[in-house]
Amino acid sequence: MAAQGDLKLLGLSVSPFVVRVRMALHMKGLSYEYIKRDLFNKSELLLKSNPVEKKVPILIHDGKTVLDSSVIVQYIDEVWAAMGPSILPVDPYERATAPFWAAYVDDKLFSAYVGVNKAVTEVERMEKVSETLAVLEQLEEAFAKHSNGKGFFAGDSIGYLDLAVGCHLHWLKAQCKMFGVVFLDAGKTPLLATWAKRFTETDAAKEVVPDTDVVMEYAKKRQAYRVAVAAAAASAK
Ligand SMILES: N[C@@H](CCC(=O)N[C@@H](CS)C(=O)NCC(=O)O)C(=O)O
Repeated sequence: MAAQGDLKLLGLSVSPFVVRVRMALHMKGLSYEYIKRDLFNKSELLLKSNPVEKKVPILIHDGKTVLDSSVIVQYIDEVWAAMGPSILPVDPYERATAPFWAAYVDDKLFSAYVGVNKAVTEVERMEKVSETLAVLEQLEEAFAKHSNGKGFFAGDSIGYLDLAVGCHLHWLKAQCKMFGVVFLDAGKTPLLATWAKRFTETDAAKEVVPDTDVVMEYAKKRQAYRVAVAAAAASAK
């Protein structure tokens, strides 16, 4: 069994991508030094570790840097394969398709719901809400196909795809409270709505997922920051 080694994680607690990695570390029973990144100021360590994208999460294992949440989860699963449950599916077909869906979620779901927060007009916001709902309908179909009638995408317990989708749930919930839109409607996406409840009740989610109020507060600060940057750019012209 691989030794635990020195593990550091640079993160931002509300980030879905950081939640994804922290849940994986929790599932494997790994302890790590959690270095929180400041809201809007990036530390030397962050800039040095991820000079290309300047994004978190960043995992540093015995001095080696691993970037991108999906890659980090895969790395954790492979290095500590003998610890805790397997996160990536063992079945070759499921192992090949789970990363496809994870990439789809990060590309389409993330940009759609972030757009809900960023929208300047109600029309724009409603477009982004529809886009988010359309992605969730696709995921309802994916869930029906991959869960094989069980409780999670991965079967009886959470796995790679559950982490990939579930790490975004706290943002959907926060936006539901902020804008009064229901993203996980038991009438429209019943499987996903039940799965989401199950996901939030897992030990790993309870340990890591931030409270909705904390997410809402961050979303408001982030939006105010965007508006201030845009105003400063406009007045400099
Ligand atoms: N594809 C990356 C995305 C990571 C990402 O977008 N992280 C955001 C936080 S949610 C970030 O650090 N953004 C840079 C910033 O906020 O300036 C991953 O999966 O790790």
